[in-house]
Amino acid sequence: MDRAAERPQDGLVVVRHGADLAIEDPHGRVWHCLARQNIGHPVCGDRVVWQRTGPDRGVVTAIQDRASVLARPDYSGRAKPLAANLTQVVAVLAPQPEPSTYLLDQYLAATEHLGVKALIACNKMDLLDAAGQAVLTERLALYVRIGYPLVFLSLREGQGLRALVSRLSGETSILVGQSGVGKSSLVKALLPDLAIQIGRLSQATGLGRHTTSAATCYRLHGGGFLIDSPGVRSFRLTLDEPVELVNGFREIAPLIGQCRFANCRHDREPGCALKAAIATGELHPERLANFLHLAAALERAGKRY
Ligand SMILES: Nc1nc2c(ncn2[C@@H]2O[C@H](COP(=O)(O)OP(=O)(O)O)[C@@H](O)[C@H]2O)c(=O)[nH]1
Ligand SMILES: [Mg+2]
Ligand SMILES: [Zn+2]
Repeated sequence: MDRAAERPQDGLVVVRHGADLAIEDPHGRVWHCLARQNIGHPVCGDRVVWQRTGPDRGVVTAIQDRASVLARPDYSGRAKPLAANLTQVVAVLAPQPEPSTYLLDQYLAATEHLGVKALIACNKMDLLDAAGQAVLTERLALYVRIGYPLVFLSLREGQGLRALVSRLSGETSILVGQSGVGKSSLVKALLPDLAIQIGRLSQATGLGRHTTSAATCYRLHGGGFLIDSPGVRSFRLTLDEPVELVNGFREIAPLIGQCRFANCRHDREPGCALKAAIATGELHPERLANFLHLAAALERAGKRY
């Protein structure tokens, strides 16, 4: 092999299975790589430096700094990276199953903690008549007021997909949400060539059927990437520390510490900054209720905010 081919080059980890990596080069070609022992563990979405070692084969020599890491605790409770360089979490909801703002607020708080953008996508709008759509739109308007973009979709009627595709462009996104809201349907709509992309990966790497269960970084036609796997879609974004919770509610964070009493429960105490914000309409009562609910859960775990 000529020496030029062995020069270090940039690559993207498309999928990892055990020690096996599928690396996409800047030309879109996929290489089966292993990582050098001392560099840590590359995960899906990692930008790496690699070099060829043979036809279709290579070795990863460095992992570039990660802008964000999606991690889940392993059996011993240690955070185990699942995907890197995510830039956006898409929280999918629908009229059916009944939307839960408690769940949505947890997704949003965890997304703030990850330090990436959040987008709310409300699917299955075809299930509602005009009046029902107006009610749901009004219910979700509070999220728009605090700065979260919101798109309405009907995959069944092919509506709203363009707006979503443009929001995904230039980002590396994951879809999360309750079972039944249409995440699988959305992946199919966004990746009409899903089977082809998987086939291309398994052919290039010999990773075979594993590629469907492991977190995989798919290229979207409108630009950007979608990191997906059944595990990613059902990912439980959790908050472990009170400070994560406070910073997870963007309109509440600046108010914490502003109450008259340092130990304010934000309930009936005089001079409560949160209650004052509710009175002026800056804070929605449902958001405060969800925040206090999550704070109580942390407190039960022995963590006072
Ligand atoms: N009415 C309606 N049903 C939809 C729409 N999108 C998906 N569904 C249906 O909702 C159900 C759950 O969808 P699925 O993609 O499996 O949801 P997931 O559990 O979030 O992956 C399926 O029966 C879909 O056909 C939509 O826009 N409108
Ligand atoms: Mg599904
Ligand atoms: Zn207070």
